[in-house]
Amino acid sequence: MRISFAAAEVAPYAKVGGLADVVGSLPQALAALGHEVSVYLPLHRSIDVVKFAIPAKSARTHSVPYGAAHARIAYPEITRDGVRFVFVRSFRIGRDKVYGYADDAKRYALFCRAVLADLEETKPDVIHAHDWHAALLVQLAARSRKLPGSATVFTIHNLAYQGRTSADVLRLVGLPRSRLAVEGRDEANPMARAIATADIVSTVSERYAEEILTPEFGERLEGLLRDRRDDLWGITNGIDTTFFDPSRDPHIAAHYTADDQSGKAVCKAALQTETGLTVQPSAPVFGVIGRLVEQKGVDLLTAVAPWLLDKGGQLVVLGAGDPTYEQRWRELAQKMKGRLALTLGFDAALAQRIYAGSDMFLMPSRFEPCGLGQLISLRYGTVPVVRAVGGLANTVRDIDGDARGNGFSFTKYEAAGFADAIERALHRYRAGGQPWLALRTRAMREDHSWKASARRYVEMYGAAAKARRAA
Ligand code: NHF
Repeated sequence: MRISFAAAEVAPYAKVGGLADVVGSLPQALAALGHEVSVYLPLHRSIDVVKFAIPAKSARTHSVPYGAAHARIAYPEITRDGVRFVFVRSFRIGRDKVYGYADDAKRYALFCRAVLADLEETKPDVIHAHDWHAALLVQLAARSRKLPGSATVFTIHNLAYQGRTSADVLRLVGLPRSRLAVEGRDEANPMARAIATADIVSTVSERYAEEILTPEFGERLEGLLRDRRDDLWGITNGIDTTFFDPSRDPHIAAHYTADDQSGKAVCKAALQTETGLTVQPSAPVFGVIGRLVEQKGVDLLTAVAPWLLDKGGQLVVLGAGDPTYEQRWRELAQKMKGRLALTLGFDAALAQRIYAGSDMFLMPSRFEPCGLGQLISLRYGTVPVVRAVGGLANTVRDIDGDARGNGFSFTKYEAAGFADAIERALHRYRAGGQPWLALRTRAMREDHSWKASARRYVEMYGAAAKARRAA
């Protein structure tokens, strides 16, 4: 099949969150199965065109209608690992950062219109748009007379961000103003429009696909999603297991494998040294990597941290987010020197050293479409302690309820439940010996590569093509 992806962020070119990891690694897995994949992303100004050898000139340009004017778009591209990456270039789209500007809605609407112009020439079998930034492409493609044979797939990575904006944006890219029931007067909701019009809608875990049909997780789109229930797929993300590999990771102090885990202790001591923790081999080190926001359970983490440190645990936290929480964590780190190491911001290499050097990994999310941190920590033999929600529920099995378990989990969104899961993890960690080693080994041996999920995507594309033919 010929498949074209569109997304705002794609690793390694531009990355803010997990979306970039997925769109940066699933295409290669599809290409390995024999499919022809291209990936469209905006040429953000932060993308290092020299490092990635992105040509300054592009073979093709399009003049795209944009409101009363026309926008000139160029499409420089490179091929890597059998996948074509097409960088959509326009001064109206590219900014230093991926998101965070007053005109994000317009920039991404133009991005969608620009991708459409190129796809109308290449006519792929499947157009696969990700999250709200690429959502209007779905409706544009569905209405294009030049693309009758292209099936559309829309993947929700996070339903909380829908791109709601003024309906003016629709006129800019030539879409009708006719409203969906969930849209307010003069409002456009790109994500809702994609959900309503895609041949197939998917999300990034089986559990999240069920959760979003309920008011608790549906972000007010649960009704619309229930209408599309028969066309809604949940496919759990994989990770790039070549990149995330403790036997060859260039950023960590020592390499190790499931068969010989001795290097992990070296990584732990190096992490303690690097982050200013007391170097103590027996102290349980807990890693936290992610945005310090409510979605990720930062309130539970904040509530439980002093207790955890009191119990002799050490905490390494890497992330940025809500300024109020950042401040509280700064204060706590001041008070708890040697026991709590805080890095506000993001540093991919440090993240890998935390995955490798920690004993356990905390993810008490309020909701979690899939979650990648728990998959990476499993791969590095770092035992996850998570809330059983969304993709975390699909990928972490509590060892206290399942002899073949790979971690610890709790259900109710409460500090007490989280503390109980940590307490059980601490207990097993301190008992140590063969059972703990066996738990870690099992975690490391699990296969969270894209292999299985990529096949499910291919199945889903088949369903989308069938739906399109029927339509
Ligand atoms: O894994 C990539 C990621 C998910 O749970 C994550 C999220 C955003 O919130 O699919 O997207």
